[in-house]
Amino acid sequence: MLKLCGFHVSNYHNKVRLALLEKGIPFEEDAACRPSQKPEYLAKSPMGKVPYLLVNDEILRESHVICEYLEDAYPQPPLLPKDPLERARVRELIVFMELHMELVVRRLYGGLFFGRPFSDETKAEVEREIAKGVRAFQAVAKFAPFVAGSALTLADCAAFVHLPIVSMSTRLAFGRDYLDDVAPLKPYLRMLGERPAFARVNEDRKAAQAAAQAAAKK
Ligand SMILES: N[C@@H](CCC(=O)N[C@@H](CS)C(=O)NCC(=O)O)C(=O)O
Repeated sequence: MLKLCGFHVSNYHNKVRLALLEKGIPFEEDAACRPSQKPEYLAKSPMGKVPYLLVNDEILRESHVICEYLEDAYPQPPLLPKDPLERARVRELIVFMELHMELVVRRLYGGLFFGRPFSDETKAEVEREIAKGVRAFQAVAKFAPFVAGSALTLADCAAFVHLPIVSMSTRLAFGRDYLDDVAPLKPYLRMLGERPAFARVNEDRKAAQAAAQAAAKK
């Protein structure tokens, strides 16, 4: 049995969980697993990050790699199109969202959420880079009704976890949601949120966030 290790507030953990649930793959979960630089943790996850996936005696890291493994090992129902160019388009969308959007605004998280202020220079760089990321995303996103076209794909799993945090971060840092210009986005995210797998991941994320906030107040 596969075992996914991470926690329910992690975007990357939740993206893999969405793929597992949408594919109907049986799995166990260790949702109490936290990033760490301790040697015993690094032995399992050499970057010290979550998530990782236990596959028998093997361990896979990196959420996108894990999702691609799931697609290869459990092809039905598919979360990637058959056509090579369409598959590439899904991956292109994922790179735009993860590398050029989420990872860009991530540079602000310390200041926005953890009381470790960022410099004006960082803020200006993020503002420049996120505009490029949003432009790239808009050039490719279809919303027809899914982000890559008529079928649910791994790009939807990525969009659901990454785009709301891009909205929140740009609103907090720059006073404007940089995704407001992407008109179909909010109805699209609402539509995804009605799918049982996405609703479950969202509910679990909210519960984990509430529990973390309550613990921090103690
Ligand atoms: N590229 C990694 C990113 C995973 C990641 O950054 N996870 C965060 C939690 S959301 C983490 O472990 N952060 C701790 C750290 O970077 O040391 C993936 O796709 O799995």
